[in-house]
Amino acid sequence: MRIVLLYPPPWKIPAPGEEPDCSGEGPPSNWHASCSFDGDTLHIPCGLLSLAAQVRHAGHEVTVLNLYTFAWRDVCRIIECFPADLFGLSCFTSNRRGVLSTARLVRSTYPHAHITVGGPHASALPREMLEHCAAIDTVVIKEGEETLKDLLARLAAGLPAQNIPGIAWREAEEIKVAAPRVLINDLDGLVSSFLYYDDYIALTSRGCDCTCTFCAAPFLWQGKTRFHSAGYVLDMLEQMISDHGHKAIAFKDDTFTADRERVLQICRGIEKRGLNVLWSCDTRADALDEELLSSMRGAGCQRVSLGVESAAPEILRTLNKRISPAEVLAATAMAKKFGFEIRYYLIAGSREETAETLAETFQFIQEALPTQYIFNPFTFLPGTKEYLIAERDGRIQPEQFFSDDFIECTSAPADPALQRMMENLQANPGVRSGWHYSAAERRAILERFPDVPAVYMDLGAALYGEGNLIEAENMVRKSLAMGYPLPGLGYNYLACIAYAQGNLKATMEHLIHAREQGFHQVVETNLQSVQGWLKADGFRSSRTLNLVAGHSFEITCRRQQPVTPAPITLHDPRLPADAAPLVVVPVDSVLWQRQGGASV
Ligand code: B12
Repeated sequence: MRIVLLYPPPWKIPAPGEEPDCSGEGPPSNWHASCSFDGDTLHIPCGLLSLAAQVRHAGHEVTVLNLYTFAWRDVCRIIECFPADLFGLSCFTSNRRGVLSTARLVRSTYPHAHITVGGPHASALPREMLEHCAAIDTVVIKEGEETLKDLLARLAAGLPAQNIPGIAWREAEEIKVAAPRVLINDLDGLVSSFLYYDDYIALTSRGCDCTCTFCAAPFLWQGKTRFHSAGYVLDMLEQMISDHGHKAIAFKDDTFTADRERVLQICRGIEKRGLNVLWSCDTRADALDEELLSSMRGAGCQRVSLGVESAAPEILRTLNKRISPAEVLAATAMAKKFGFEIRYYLIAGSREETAETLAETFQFIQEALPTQYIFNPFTFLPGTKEYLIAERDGRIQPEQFFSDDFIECTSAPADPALQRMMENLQANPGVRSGWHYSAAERRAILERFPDVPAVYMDLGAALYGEGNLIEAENMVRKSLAMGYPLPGLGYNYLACIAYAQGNLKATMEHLIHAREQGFHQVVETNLQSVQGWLKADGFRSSRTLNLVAGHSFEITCRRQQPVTPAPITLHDPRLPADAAPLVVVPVDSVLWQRQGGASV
């Protein structure tokens, strides 16, 4: 069968210069053209890539399109060029409105195609999705691989798409929900999406054993974690590195270290297979210990991110986090012994938050000193315990997710002091820098890891920060000679060092060399600064050139379909496949202004 899997835009995005749609399907009322989408929302759902890989492997003809930032005018043209028997749309809370518009568009273009919708938002509100959108035929609830395969088999046999475990459907104007789908027992039985698709995010497990009230994972994955085996993960890593050229990878499992033995096996495997890659992972403060951290650092782990949420015990109780601030402090201190970047994920404004509890969290950051932290405003996500509590208390209704144009559903605090604090945080969203290692601390860490190139780069960076240019250069060169996976960042340091030493020729040579190693934001920024400086006659004027140095674990979002939205080449379906393309639909450049905003 011909299948098109789509990540629809969040709403009908107007093309540059076009008036926004005013029928209720356009941008949110508080949206303005200078806003842009952050790198996290525009990444295609990893599950959609998994679905695509499974059905492609089963012999179907599959196209996956990430339309998240495309102007609506272009979405219409693209849909016209991709006829299919089944369209599958992935629905998060953030793009729920665009999903409905896209389903209607597909229905009007292909009256006989089957339209199915899945994903975290649709899984929580399947009846409502069908009630509000006659264009949708079925909703796939929760894990989708097996359900989609059954659905395709049913459609191929010309049978009605009804009563398949894991779906909701419409039958004679009535909405029905079938029995739940049993979760896949052996995740290793799934074809890795990296066989067909390139991505920098890797998931090595599904679900979480915890029951945090703000998270939809307990609902989506039934409160338990299933893991891919270490061997499967290592093969997956090899595919990412060898087939797709990745040198920095983000493991985004809910709790990557939930099974410590498996992580130790993965780390040993990385070393044994000689996989030269930097990586990060997300986990909990109570799922770390020294042996584990030491292995992870030796195997290329550069950053550990912890779900901290709050430092106020009463808020942690409300959220059912089951981690104390003391445990976070201990985990942070432990991770610092091995030189990790330590990032905290924090929530501001959850139920029962007060100006005092939020101040307590601010104070805690000053004590615990993570290297980075991010505050997200509390949001109600359908499927979470918080959502159920708010619905029970009459503070929220499912209908709002269809009638209101918010991107994420937040609640304004009654206390003006808390409101002000929240506004200040929101005025400056994203990753915040915190504590830095000194050169002396980095030197002590190097003694533990004399064979790890990244540890030399860390020391070089600290020395550079402290103005010790000669030693900094030695360490950066040593790291490069040992095979540091992101040499462009090393050459960028050399450029900064050369400039600080007054050697402009070497500065330029290093920057050009840095650019040849692949795209890095710091290198691009520096090259632009040099150009601006030269234009302003920097040699003769007293203007100083400001160069930025840094090698903080960074993933560079490449602009490529379907991982991130990128230009799509359209072919006339009536002409042979090798005929010249009809047109290439670019991505509206305005919407890419802040594409570097990914926090992975
Ligand atoms: C990895 C991850 C990320 C990664 C990658 C996200 C991505 N695009 O896949 C990054 C870091 C980029 C990310 C970002 C964010 N995330 Co996130 N993330 C996760 C996490 C931990 C795992 C998701 C995952 O890949 N699971 C495994 C795959 C297999 O599952 P899946 O993608 O859901 O797909 C399966 C089914 O949903 C279904 N399915 C999905 N689409 C479709 C389509 C069709 C046609 C069919 C048939 C089936 C189907 O089948 C798939 C295969 O089984 C989950 C928590 C969790 N444990 O689920 C949160 C989660 C998905 N994230 C969430 C949120 C809120 C966010 C953010 C808004 C961050 C924030 N500020 O809080 C951003 C933006 C997300 C967005 N697009 O709007 C929520 C989403 C809830 C919602 N209702 O929208 C979750 C559930 C966590 C939570 N807080 O409850 N996230």
